[in-house]
Amino acid sequence: MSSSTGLEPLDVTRIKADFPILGRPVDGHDLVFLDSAASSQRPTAVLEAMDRYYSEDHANVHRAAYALAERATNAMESSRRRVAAFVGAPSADEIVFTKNATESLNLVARSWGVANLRPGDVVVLTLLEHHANIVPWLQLAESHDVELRWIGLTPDGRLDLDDVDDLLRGASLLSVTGMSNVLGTVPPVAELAERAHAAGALVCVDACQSTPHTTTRVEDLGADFLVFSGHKLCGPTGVGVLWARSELLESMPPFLGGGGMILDVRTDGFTPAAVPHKFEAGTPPIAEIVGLAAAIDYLEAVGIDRITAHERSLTEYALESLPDRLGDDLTIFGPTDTEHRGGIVSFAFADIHPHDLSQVLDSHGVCVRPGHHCAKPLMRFLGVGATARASWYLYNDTSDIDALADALADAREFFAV
Ligand code: 7TS
Repeated sequence: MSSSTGLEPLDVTRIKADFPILGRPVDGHDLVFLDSAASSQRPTAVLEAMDRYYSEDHANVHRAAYALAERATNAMESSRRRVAAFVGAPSADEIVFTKNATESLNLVARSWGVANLRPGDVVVLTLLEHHANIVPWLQLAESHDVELRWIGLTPDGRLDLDDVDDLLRGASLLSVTGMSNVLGTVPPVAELAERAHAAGALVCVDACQSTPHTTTRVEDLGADFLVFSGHKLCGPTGVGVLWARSELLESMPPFLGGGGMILDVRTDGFTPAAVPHKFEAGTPPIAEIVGLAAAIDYLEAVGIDRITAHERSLTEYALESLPDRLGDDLTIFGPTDTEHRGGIVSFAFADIHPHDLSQVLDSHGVCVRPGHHCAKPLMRFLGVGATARASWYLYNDTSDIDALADALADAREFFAV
């Protein structure tokens, strides 16, 4: 595949070899992994970093006076600096480790939201959001009478920006995805953030689907909060990130209480630790945090811009070749150009239920995800209960999309009898 970006194209054969699981056949077929939007795979470098940590450096972190525990603490804190640099955060103290993006969003809602929002205050969301960026706000709407407003969509699944300023008027927060996990739509986050700030609202970016695939700079996005999960960017499960501007973190009350998040505890009260520790109650996922830094090292060594360009050319290839090959039986949801979308393609095919479809594809070794993708308001907008969704990453190439097309053609025959 040639690159029109001036960036050196990825050597996908070499990259695939970095991911042990991709070399394991499924029922005699090569594994065609097209479900990275749900969770990516991990390169050997990440597995080895975690193994090395457990084999050589593990002890519980903080408050320890022996060298091993100091090494563990240093490993965790150097990972925090690594994550801060990865998203362009001015200080590592602005990085809070959580268990996933869902917990990070709940932290924003339960800590910042409960402390700052009063009955009638407004949070603006979009119809593209994952339930993780909806339900915590619905819970606040129930418990604190917060009003939710929704930015709607154009028929091709982009945000309808026409009445955004009206929706933002008087709002306290805009919480918006960096990329739809269903349609791949990439909203104009920086523009939205500018408009939100002009209206006096803060901006939370759910970067779960965007950070793994595009360069993330919190300042360029205009974010006040940013969340993502480790497992979607070649890192381990069990670790997520919340970044927030330090003055916000300073002013927010702790979310979970327990060890590690206090300076002092008395019978009549407690004094929280400094940020970010006041948000990290209990033993943190230390090995996972170490693995996350190794994943970031791996992705940056490949080059995030090269990954973005590679995925864009794969998306172009899919948007052209799949309809060519499969004709009118295929309906692809979402924007039709790669300017407004990333490497996620949701589709309906030949009236076959997405669950049935994905089972037949699985018998060809092709992994796609069927269902509502935890985005039921978006499904209602699309007028469907479920879609089948294929998503790619740096270790996919056009042969994987061809394998998807072959398997879909077979599924059509299978269900036609
Ligand atoms: N936000 C977005 C945009 C997501 O795509 C997901 C997970 C989350 C938040 C929650 O991430 P978690 O790590 O806390 O679970 N999305 C998906 C998906 O599309 N299929 O499985 C998980």
